[in-house]
Amino acid sequence: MSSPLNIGIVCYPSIGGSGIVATELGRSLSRRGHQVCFITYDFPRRLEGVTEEFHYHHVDVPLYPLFKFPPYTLALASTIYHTVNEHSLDILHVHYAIPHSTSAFLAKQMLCKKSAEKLKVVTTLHGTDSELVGQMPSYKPVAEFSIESSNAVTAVSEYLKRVTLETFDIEKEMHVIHNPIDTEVFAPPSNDWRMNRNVKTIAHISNFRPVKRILDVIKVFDLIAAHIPARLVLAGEGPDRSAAEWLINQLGLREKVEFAGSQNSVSQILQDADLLLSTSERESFGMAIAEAMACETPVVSTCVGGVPEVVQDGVTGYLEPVGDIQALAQAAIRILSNPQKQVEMGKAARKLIIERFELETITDEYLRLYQSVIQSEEDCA
Ligand code: GMT
Repeated sequence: MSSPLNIGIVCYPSIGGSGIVATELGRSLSRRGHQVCFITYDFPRRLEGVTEEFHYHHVDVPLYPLFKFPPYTLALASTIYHTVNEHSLDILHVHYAIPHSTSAFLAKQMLCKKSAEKLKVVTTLHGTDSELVGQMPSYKPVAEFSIESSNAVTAVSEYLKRVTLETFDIEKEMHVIHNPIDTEVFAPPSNDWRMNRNVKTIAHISNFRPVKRILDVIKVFDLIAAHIPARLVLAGEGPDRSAAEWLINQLGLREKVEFAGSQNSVSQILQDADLLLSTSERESFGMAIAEAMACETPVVSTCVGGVPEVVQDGVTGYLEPVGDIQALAQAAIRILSNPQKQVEMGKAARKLIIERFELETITDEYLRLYQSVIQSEEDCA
């Protein structure tokens, strides 16, 4: 290994996709002997109970009666500034542009003026930061500026790179580094008894935001359950949960649906599932999809965003149009009523994940990028 680096990671500490990517990458870097400092407003959920060593820098956002809105961006910039001075970070990797890359830019300017330390910043775009929130007029100019001001920018899929370059005026080269999957944690169960049971288990994992179209999950499940004995496990929490519960009751599915709540680790749910169902109208990558595939669990998903870069239609699962309840249900029934197909698709799915998204391979890609950024000239303009 080349000499260990001091790496700062800024992320949302929640168990959403970008937080998962940031924490899994941080763990992998720490296992390789690099010093990793997480800078967040809360201890990252996926770091709870892990054995790797980290520094954790809490972003304290003091309230003051004059502030209607807590100025998190400023508090984060100051925390980055202090962390760089304390640990001499070689690189700061910010996950999710808004507002993280803006805080990083501010910290970089402060360090240029007030410290011997210099800061190199890598921004990773995860999807909603450039596609959705970043397009809002209140955020667009600053998001565009902050992304462009990073030393390097990555997108989690070719799709996301394309839409970001189409919708933002950015000249900086954008690297595509797909998301990492820990295929030791996300692996088929040692005693895979999924084929030996009569009731099929369908899993859905999301933050229940409107973009996930959770009601479509329930409507699709309703059609599946009319054909084959099946149960649905819904993991996650979010704004559309009440609507989901209402529809489940309306359709008389209460006995067949389990709400598993918000989980730090979803590997067991995925190992126990015969199929993962995703009905999103947007998805720049689809972490739950890739994690399911690593567990040899085939996927039926809407064909959106970066999902076709993860799911090979007809080989590792099926991709159908957004909102096409019939097509999604028929695809699921095709897999669940044919055990041989389910096994073949599951095995092909894990093979694909190992080939393209293995944690160690993706960590190497990020480290190569960090090294090239560290070696580049930094001016204080
Ligand atoms: O899916 C979400 O709403 C959460 C969001 C996030 O930033 O945590 O997920 C985005 O980033 C993930 C990690 O790169 C991707 O796997 C998800 O596809 C992406 N979500 C969307 O594009 C809607």
